[in-house]
Amino acid sequence: FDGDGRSVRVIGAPTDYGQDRRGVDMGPSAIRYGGLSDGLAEAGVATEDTGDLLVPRAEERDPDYRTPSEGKARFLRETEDVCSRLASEVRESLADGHTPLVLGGDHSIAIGTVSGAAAEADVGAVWFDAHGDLNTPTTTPSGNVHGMPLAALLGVREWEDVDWANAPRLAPENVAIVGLRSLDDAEREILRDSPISAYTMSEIDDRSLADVVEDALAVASDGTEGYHVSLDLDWLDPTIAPGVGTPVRGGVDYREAHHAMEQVAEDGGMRSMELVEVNPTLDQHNETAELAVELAASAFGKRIL
Ligand code: 5AB
Ligand code: MN
Ligand code: MN
Ligand code: MN
Repeated sequence: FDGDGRSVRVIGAPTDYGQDRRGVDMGPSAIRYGGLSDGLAEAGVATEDTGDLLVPRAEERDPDYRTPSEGKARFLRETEDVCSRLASEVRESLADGHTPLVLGGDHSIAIGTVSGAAAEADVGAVWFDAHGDLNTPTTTPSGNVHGMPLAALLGVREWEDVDWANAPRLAPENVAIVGLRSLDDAEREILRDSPISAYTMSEIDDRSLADVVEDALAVASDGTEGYHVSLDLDWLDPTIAPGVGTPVRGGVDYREAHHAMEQVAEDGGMRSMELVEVNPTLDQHNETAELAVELAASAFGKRIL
């Protein structure tokens, strides 16, 4: 397989502002040490790595932030700063004809990745995650922004005073969440009367992941110029991906995950990708980072035969 002549630009976003288990800022290093450049070479794509965005250490910042609506969002200003720089990098990569592959960092960085992608084209998104990431500063049980990126990207209220309030958005009709097994009440509420396509693990058990992913890719492609793939490693079962901050039992297994990424490659509509939530301090022998590499290789077209 020749990777379709793609040229991938790797961008590291080493943040851990978005959640409270330190160490996820080492994700980009762990993923590179896990063999990223070899993996992408095996997929047949040309790769350039622009290194990591500069991210100030959390210790030097004040986490407390309250929105005008009295919502809570820890390190919101820091997250806003990283996301706006990341959005520019992603946009520029796309404009230069590269496919951005962003390495997190916690999932808050998706606000930057997707704003950048949506600035270049009308895109959908496939969100592979155990969680909905649909909280807002007033619904959040934790104050952690990694539980809010999808809400931010859909333009759900409450972000009136941040950069991304006016950023290009996702249309809910073109968003598919795959692998859900942990939702807060407010997120359930949002999903209930929203055109977002939400596929739970239970539906995956029922129908097979392959079947669900086929639908998800169609949702994200419908009337768009392609889609973003956001891969939160806690999508996978914690027995194969222990190095994440918010593991939830009952996730997808090794072969299922690979097959899903092979479907993405086959489909050809992916315009950008991110690998998030890898926390090497919680991992075993870097296996979660290595799995992230393998899945990216499959998504970019690595084939056995
Ligand atoms: B992840 C929780 N819903 O908002 C919250 O890992 C967990 O990016 C969010 O999917 C998990 O704090 C966010 C309880
Ligand atoms: Mn998650
Ligand atoms: Mn997530
Ligand atoms: Mn997590």
